[in-house]
Amino acid sequence: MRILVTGFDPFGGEKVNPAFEVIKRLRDSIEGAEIVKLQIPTAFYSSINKIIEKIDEVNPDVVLMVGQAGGRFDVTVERIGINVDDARIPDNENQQPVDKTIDSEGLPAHFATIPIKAIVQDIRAKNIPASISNTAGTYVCNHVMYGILNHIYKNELNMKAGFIHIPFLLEQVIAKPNTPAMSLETMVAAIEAAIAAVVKNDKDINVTGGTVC
Ligand code: PCA
Repeated sequence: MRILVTGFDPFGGEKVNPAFEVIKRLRDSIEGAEIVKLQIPTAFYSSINKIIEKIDEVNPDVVLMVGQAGGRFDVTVERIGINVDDARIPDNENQQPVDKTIDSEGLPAHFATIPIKAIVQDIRAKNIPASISNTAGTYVCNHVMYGILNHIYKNELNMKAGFIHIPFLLEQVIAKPNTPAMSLETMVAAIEAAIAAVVKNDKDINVTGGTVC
């Protein structure tokens, strides 16, 4: 099995992005799966295009995208990507789409095809806080999640894909009082546990990950 893991470059004035810091440190082989790592720009469309180029080159079985969710306290496995861009801040190419569809002919949304519940369970089994998230926002992370799931769906590729958000690194919150963060080692362990869960679970497990309002 081959797994393409992507992480964004820094954005929004941050010096680092935990996503790429984490994926750089992943082992090259996890549970027998070959790990291919790719840095992508925090930019609408060029991010999707860069992943599609890599998909064409290495033909992975799974695409696991990782991004920073500053302010969240735990590792969040995204359930769904929606067909809209609504950027609160400009991206790294100075684009700021507001209420624009990502694919004007695409479905309103795509669900993750990786086993999201098994991933949460296995990350928690390492004593690391994790949960299902029902929104990846409306910025570049949701954009690539929707864009890649949409590409796979439209081209009928035999490939799973999903998105995991991770909190700030400790060094990013030194001057941000009361903001949650996680150590790099903890987040590397979480993403490695997530990858192992993807390898071990062809189908997802049937446990609740829901929320009430
Ligand atoms: N997080 C942003 C985009 C890049 C990243 O790491 C987001 O959540 O949309």
